[in-house]
Amino acid sequence: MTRIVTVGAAQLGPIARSETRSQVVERLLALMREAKAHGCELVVFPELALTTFFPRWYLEDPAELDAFYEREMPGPETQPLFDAAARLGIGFYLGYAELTQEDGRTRRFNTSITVDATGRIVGKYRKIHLPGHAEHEPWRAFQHLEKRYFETGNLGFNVFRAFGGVMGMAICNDRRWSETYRVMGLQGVEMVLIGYNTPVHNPPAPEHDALSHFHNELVMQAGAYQNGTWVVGVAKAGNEEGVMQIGNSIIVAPSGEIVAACSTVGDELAIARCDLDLTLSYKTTTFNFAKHREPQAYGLIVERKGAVPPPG
Ligand code: ING
Repeated sequence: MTRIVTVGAAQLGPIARSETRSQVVERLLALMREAKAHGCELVVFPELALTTFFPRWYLEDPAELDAFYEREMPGPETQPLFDAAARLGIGFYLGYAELTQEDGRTRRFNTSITVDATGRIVGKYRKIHLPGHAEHEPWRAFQHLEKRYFETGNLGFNVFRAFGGVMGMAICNDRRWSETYRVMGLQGVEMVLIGYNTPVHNPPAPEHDALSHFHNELVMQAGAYQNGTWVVGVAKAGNEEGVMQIGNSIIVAPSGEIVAACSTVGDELAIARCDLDLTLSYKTTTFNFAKHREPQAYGLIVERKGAVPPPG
């Protein structure tokens, strides 16, 4: 019996600074309804999907900054997403800025959750690879202050069972690091969900700008193939408060092939029927880690996390 999960990459166009959470949630609900109408069991939204990408600004007023974070999930403005998940019978991945009290202090993370088709949170992740810088750098056309506004994620890269398979999550810059996929690959991941907000222009390396789509696809195709997993990458795209962000949302098969892609920089759904058993074609042959991988020979101690054996 094949384990097919029909997945919707629910790309968002720009979110204006003035857009309220309720207005954004209406856009997310429209994409959820469209996805359900096309048979999706899961929709993947971008990183920081409830607000504009505020790390592009140097914000000095703490109240102004904190307004971009969620203090509870679900909260009153996001509860409709959870209600729709249960009503429609569709799960979702959502990226958002998390403000929480932990270890007796206020913590801020760039976070994602996965919610199942009953409206229950079944996975949580906090972004580990925070790009950019921590201090105001006026020379830049725009800031990228994730190192100022978020802490490094403290939940690791873990997998969880949902939608009939082994699922994992990452956020944006994580997708550029091979460790992201391999740590989950060592745990038997079958589908990695990734939201991103990626400016076309990278101030420290403008020579990379023309390659932004190529690099976006390269890292997710490589991560998928080298770990025998599906990868779903979803953008917040378009000209957002004067900064052009790539779209190029894609669904990548364990073969490394792109099987679905968005072609606009607006709210758009790209859909694929993902056969999780296709992962076995790679996990039991070329990338059979137990048989062919040689960690003891690498001169590097890589702890093998509690592996989830391939099904069957
Ligand atoms: N954004 C970008 C990303 O990793 C970036 C930062 C842009 C890094 C271009 C390198 C080149 O896709 C986030 N939010 O991580």
